[in-house]
Amino acid sequence: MPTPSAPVRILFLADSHLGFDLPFRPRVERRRRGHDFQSNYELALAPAKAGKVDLVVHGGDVFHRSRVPPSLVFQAFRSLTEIAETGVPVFVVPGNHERSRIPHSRFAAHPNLYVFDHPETYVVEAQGMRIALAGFPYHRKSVRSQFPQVLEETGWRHKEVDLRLLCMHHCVEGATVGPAEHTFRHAPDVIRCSDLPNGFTAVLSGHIHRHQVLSQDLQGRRLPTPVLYPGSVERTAFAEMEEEKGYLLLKVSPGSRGGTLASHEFVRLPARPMILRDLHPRPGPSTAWTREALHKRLVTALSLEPSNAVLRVRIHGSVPPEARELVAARHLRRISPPEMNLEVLLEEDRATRRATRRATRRATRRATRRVGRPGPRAGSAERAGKAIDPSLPAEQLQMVLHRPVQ
Ligand SMILES: [Mn+2]
Repeated sequence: MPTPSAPVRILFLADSHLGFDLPFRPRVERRRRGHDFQSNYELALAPAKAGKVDLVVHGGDVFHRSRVPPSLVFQAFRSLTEIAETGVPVFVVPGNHERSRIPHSRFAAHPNLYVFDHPETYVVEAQGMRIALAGFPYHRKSVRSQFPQVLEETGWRHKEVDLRLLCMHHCVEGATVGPAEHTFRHAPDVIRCSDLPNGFTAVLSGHIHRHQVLSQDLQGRRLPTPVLYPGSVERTAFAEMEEEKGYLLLKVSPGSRGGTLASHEFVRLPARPMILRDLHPRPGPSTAWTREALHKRLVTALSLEPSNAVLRVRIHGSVPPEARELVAARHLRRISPPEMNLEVLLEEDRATRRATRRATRRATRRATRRVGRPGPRAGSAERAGKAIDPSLPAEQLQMVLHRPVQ
């Protein structure tokens, strides 16, 4: 029998991005990073399957995109349903990658499985306590101005409980991402710290791929409730290459003002080494590669890295036509270890494409000004980096290596 004083144990994961690099009908056989995501998703759920927690929360972006094959959804929810079947309630927040709704949600039908497909507060019992989980799906338009209202729509005030958690998929002021430590502040898709409610044990949120716990606002004042991000289960972009990946195990106890967070433990998940290398032609008057020099430097660069690396090689300087075949997928496949994910980018080509795009944008802006209609603006999270929206632009995908799964 659980004693009423025992803390409630919560497993909190987010941003599993299932379906990342996992095409339904692959045109070429190669090692897919998607299997790493699937395996970490299952590893993260293991403590729940072993009966070691009282609740499970997935903070959103279960899937990498909104259109995924039913089999992938079936597989993902089979694990969650198995947990729900043991009597452990499971909560899922639809994220921005799911376009705020879980695809093929028929696979999520279980009385112990709760999907926040609209603002709602669910009350469950664990360790002899009543726990309210308020939540809402990713709010696509100006969550900054609308958060107070959306929070009210969950109906959290009308439930008498011992503990209260808010589940969501959003940036909160002060969250940081990327190698340049970008801090989210005032954008329309960033929730104000001053709007965070009193009376909650904690805010459990997905969306920020770097694990962090916020306890202060931008001025250093204590938040009414801590905001916890477990981060993504695997690295979705090179902006995350230095980050550890994992999930959170929380213990919460009743107390005044909605209970207290007694402890939080970050549990690391395996992530393959992610490495970025730059190759420059030898110093000298010419900035062009010779075929021989490029071949040698590529082979050497690959031999220096762990064979299971997710490696991006950026080649600077110009690559003449006779050396182009060296960076073709077929050739790269021959010179790299079979378990490596290799991507080669030609920086000069990318710079040219960027310049072309800029010119096109300028022309479009001029035309737009003439008709007097403002163009749509990207959200700040999207502008700030790949840590938030990891879908690679098409030109970065073109040279991804193709090889059989090991
Ligand atoms: Mn995400």
